[in-house]
Order: sequence, then structure tokens, then C-alpha cells
Amino acid sequence: MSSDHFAPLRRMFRGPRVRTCWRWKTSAEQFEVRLLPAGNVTATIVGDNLVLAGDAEDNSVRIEVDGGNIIVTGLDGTTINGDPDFEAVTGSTNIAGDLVVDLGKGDDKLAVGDTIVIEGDVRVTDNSGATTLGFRSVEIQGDLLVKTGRKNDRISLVGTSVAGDAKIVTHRGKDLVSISQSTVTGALDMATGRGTDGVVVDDSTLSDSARLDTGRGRDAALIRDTTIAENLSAKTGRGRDFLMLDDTTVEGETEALMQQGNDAFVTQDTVEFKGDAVIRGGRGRKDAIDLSAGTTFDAGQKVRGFRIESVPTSLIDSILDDPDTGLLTLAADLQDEIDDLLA
Ligand SMILES: [Ca+2]
Ligand SMILES: [Ca+2]
Repeated sequence: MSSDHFAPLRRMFRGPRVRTCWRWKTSAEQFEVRLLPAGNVTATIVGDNLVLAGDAEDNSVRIEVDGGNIIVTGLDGTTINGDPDFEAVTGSTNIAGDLVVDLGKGDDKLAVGDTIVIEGDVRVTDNSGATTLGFRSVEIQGDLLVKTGRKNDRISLVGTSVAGDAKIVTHRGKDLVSISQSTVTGALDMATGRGTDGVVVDDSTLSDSARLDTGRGRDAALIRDTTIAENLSAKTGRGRDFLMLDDTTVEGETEALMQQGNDAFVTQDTVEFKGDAVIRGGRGRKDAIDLSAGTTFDAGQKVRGFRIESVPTSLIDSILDDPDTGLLTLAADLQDEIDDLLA
């Protein structure tokens, strides 16, 4: 698949940002990173499974198809089994078993790239350091399980399918989970722990239930152009949180609990709650709800605990599109970084 496939997505996420400044900054950062030692990752085939184990350094790794084989490549100075790269699978673009990754201490990066099929499960555990993890055009035929630690973790799925369940647990830190143009056939479960977290589910199909728990901290979550075939459960914890559904259908029941803090719940364009919907503002004195004219509740609705019935467009724009802190800005930056790792 050519990288042009992602151009519309990148354009959509980019909005009015000034690209030149960010590009310059990233180039400078990458230049600095290349000068630092970046450790070694051990890559082994155990049965049908591909197992990666990092060391205490900042490891940066790409798994990609090259010449019809699956190659694990070290980036920014990282070596694989002491070499620049490792041919994990010869003559096939499928990993016949699981992909199991633990990159150890340090701020680690892993990008898994286009057209790889993982016939088993994917398990990524990175309890120490900040984690950057991206899957682009990957077919996971089993489950996806991602567990990261206290630092600021960023997880991206683009054009990726998970036939089983997907569970992403990022614990403390300012975490970002971005899922776009993807399909999860089993249950999707995202828990981002304490800290100011961001979650984006965009242009995706969730064939089972979706659960979102953003924990404490000032969190922002957007579900856009997405169908959830079963139930949606969202809890945004303490702190001033923002949850928005845009052009989205929930076929099952919805329970959105904004909990403590002055929260905002927003729907835009056509949003259909087909099952019972419970949306609660919680204890904040200034909880606000803003439902679009195209929002329908086909079954029962219990909307409680909101004192204000509008959310300013300027606030929504700021949360989503601020050039430094906007949720969609951060998601686009993450995608650019994953694209660079896979380039
Ligand atoms: Ca490491
Ligand atoms: Ca974290």
C-alpha cells in the first residue's frame, strides 16, 4: 500500500497548523537522538512467535515487509541482535504466531508497518520510560494487548484490524491513544490512568463493545465517524474532562459518566444512540452538555447532572485543534512520527 493512502487522513488531521515550524523542530530532535547510544534489541523466533526484548537504553525499532520478508530494523543507532537488522520471516509477510514485545527501560519506540499479518496475538509490555507505539496497515488475527508505564505513552493504530479483543492500558503520565481507519472485531478496552490523557477513535468500526476509562486528570476524548456495534461505556474520572461524539452510532447501550470536575459532553452532526443512554455530569458545578440537532435517542435517555446546556465552539476548537496541545494536533504529530519510523 502506498503512503498516499494516508494523505487524506493526514490532511484531515492537520487543519490550520503551521507545518514548517514543527518539521524543523522534529528534524533537529531526530538529529540529536542519532548521536546518542540506543542500545540493542534481541529478536528471536520462538516456535511461530516473534519475540523482541529491549535493553535499558532508548530503543527504536521498526518491523516491516521488505522484499517479501519480515524485517526487524534498528533505528537511530539501535541494533538488533548486534546487527542493523534481523530477517524474522523469510518468504512470507505473515508472522505465524504471536508478536511479543518488551522493550525494557528507556524511552522506546516501535512501529509495525504495512501489510504485515500477525496470525496470533500481539502483546506489547513497556512498563518503564515513555512508549511510542504505532501499527499502520497491520492485520492482527488474534488479540491486541498493550500495557505501558507511568511516563507519557503514545499508541497509534491506523488502517489496522484486530480480529480479537483490543486492550490498551497506559497507566499514569500524559498518554495519547489514537485509533483511525481501523477495525476491532472484539471488545475495545482503553484505560489511560492518571494524567492529562487524550483518546481519539476516528473513522473506525468497532464490532463489539467499547470501554473507555481516562482516569484522573484533565482528559479529552473524541469518537468520530465511528460505529460501535454493541455498548459504549465511558468514564472520565476526576478533573475537567471533555468527551465528544461526532457522526457516530452506538447500536447498544451507552453509559457516559463524566464524574468529578467541570466536564463537557458534546455531540456534533449525526449521533445516534440506539439503545438506552445514560449520560451523567457528576459533581462539577459547571458541567456542560451540548447536543447537536442531529442527535437522536432511539430508546431511553437519562441525561443528568449538567448545569449548562451549551459548550462554546471556541472551547471545542481549542481542545481539538490548538496548535500545541490540541487532541487532533497531538494525534497528527504522533502519526507523522510513526510514518517517519516506517519510511
Ligand atoms: Ca529500552
Ligand atoms: Ca503512561
